[in-house]
Amino acid sequence: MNIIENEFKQSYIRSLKITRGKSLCNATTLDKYLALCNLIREYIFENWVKTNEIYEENSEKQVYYFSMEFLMGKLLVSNLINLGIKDICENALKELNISLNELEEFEDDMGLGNGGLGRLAACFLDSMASIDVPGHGIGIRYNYGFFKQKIVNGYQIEHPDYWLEKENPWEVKRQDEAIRVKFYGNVKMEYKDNKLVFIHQDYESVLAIPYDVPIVGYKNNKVNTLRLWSVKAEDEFDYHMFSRGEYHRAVENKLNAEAICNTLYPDDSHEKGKLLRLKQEYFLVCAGVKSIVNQYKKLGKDLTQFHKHIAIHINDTHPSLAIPELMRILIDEEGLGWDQAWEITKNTISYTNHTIMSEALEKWDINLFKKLLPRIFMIIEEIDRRFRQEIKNTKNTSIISDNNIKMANLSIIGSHSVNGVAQLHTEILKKKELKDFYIIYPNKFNNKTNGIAHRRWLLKCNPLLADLISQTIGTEWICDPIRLVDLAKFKKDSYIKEKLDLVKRNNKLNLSKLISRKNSINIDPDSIFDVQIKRIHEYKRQTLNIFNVIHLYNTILENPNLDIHPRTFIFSGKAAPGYFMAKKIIKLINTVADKINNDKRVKDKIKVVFMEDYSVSLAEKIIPACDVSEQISTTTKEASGTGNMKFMMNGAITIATLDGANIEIAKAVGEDNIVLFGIRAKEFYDLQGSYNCLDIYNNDLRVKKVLDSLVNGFLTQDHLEFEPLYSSIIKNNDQYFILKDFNSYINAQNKIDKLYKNKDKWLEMAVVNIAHSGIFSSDNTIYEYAKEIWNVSCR
Ligand code: 26V
Repeated sequence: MNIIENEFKQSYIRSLKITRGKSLCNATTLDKYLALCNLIREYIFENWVKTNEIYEENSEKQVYYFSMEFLMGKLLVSNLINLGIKDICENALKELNISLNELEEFEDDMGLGNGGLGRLAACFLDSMASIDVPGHGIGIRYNYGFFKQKIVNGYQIEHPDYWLEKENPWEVKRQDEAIRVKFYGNVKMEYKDNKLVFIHQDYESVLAIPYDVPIVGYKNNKVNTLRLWSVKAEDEFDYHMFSRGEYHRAVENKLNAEAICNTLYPDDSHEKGKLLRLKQEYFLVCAGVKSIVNQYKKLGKDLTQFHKHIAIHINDTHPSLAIPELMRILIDEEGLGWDQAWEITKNTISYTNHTIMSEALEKWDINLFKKLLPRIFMIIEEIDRRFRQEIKNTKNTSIISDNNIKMANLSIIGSHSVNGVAQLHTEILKKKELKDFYIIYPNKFNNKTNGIAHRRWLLKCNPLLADLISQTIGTEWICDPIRLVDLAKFKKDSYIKEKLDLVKRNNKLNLSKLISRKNSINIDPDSIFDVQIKRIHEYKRQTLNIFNVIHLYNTILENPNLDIHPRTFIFSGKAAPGYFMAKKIIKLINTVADKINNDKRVKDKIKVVFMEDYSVSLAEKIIPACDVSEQISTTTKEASGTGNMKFMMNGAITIATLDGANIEIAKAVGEDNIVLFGIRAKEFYDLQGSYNCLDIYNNDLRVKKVLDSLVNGFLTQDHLEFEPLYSSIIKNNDQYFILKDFNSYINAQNKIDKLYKNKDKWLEMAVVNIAHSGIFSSDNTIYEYAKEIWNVSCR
């Protein structure tokens, strides 16, 4: 052990003593974990203070990324890596007989997000801090994160995720920066000094309390901030009510008030227009914008120059009330005129669209909205009125119509930039979904293809591969991910490929052990690991995947000597608790798994595993062990996808439809290094109206056999269990084109089998995939946002 490690060891023992009041011999895992976090905080806070000083001194423009979700995962090891002290820490702890790995496992995931949108926000925070962008997250500190999933008899059962049970060492509560958030009441208008003023009265208010989480940049001494807001009921408010004799309401309101931050909404596929959700959205925006304005004014800057110093980005429409809220502050509180406030607001705000699925688009009933947020409603009405005055035909573009407020329309009108998250997605926005807006504002629209934090999704989660890469091409790729391309030179190098094979084999062995522990299923680490992990959704087509598995099973039963490389189909993902069809899909996968895994006739040629409780940290274990990455959404439906990028970066071969960022991945690696199948976007649109799925059902015997097995007792005694899946496909004329793409998918899977049999060629493809994954680092994405949207400095 060297001097630095010894010093760390001494500091750690000191931390145990002064922060936990324990010595090593009686320290529990909780003590050991918290003592380590507390020690690391010292390193982080030093740079946190310095970073904020620099931002103030240089008067640097700041970016605030508003998001209802930040799916951060675990922070301990990623903080150690970014500080550059992971090895020191690991070795020092080893001396004390403490395993860093064990402490990492002990940490709870910060699961404050549903999926892609929330994880993207987390990756962006990592990249902003690492490439010197002064950018911060603004979110909600939910008491309960995304639910925990248990699988019982093949069904999903939800359990609450109380992630705050042990104290959270990564946050600092700042009670003294609380903000008052006002709901309900009415707006009185009166003239004061010849000026119309708006007074919000008889409101019910709550306090928003910020908790700051430091976001550590990679070895650059920068520490940005993720500010998460929690709620506290206001005591005075209760007294008013009590004195009016409304006892019952007073208590009820206190409970209601504190419910605002209780839970993350776990349905990212069906918008429901729930009042509590609207409260959450305004709460985030009101507290977030006000604290930015407060900080800005404290520095003595001129409000008319706000947009030159501040950029506010809204992650989907969920924080879009930032637009009327900023207008309200500038007009009602700061006394600016409408036109000036509007210019500042538009120039401050930029918006990302993440989905074209119409059922997920946010809209609010005006009566519900008006009651909860009377002043904000007036401002939205005025924005809409002026828009209608300016634009002739506003049939699809007005903000208010059919008694609803359309949040996407508000976001587009009230911002200076609208971006999609992959090239195809942006084209669909411009040419189809938002074409009327594109005609009005052609210059607002732009593409920013998503990216992933390559330090978490390669350096952290796959240390063996990261080491192999660094030994081969040096370590520049860690700060400059495009340099991964240097690896391409080694695609024919048998030494490197052999090493890569060993790394993958090792990762697969580790995952096999985990699966054996968790699922009590023994899988062959030399089988092909074929993986689909993501939210369960009809458009993502886990159904197509499992239909292929059933088909393979049928084929093996017909031909027990079928010559295929053994394959393990691994699934993981959560269904929204109220999404009936998605829950049926989970049950189907588990039923097929039970049937196949226990059928001796299959002779272990195929196995099916559903890993429960998908999370960021589970993904970190599965992705490094994957051979085949399933990215098989119905074309046009997956805005981008980001899992696809994580897999290629870890040397998996992708089987993909031409959808979202898959198209860009195919371009990057070349069509020889990815397996594409299925209809393309043009055909998808052309087929609308002319497609008849019964033609396929009646003519392709394989399809008929698979579909019939859902309802004829082949899979389960209960003929009714999967009837809804069966009839939804038939009744809705196969709206996700599962039957349409079936044949093409089977062929693609056969191609995968052939390719894998040529191990040398397979490894070459893997090298090419890793080499070209650098462009999908969120470092690059953030460069583009910084330059083209936010106009802020970066490295
Ligand atoms: C919608 C709703 C509706 C109301 C209640 C809660 C809630 C939460 C989230 C959403 C939006 C989901 C949209 C989304 O996650 N889109 C995904 O964004 C990823 C990052 O851009 C992208 O890679 C995925 O393709 C896209 O599906």
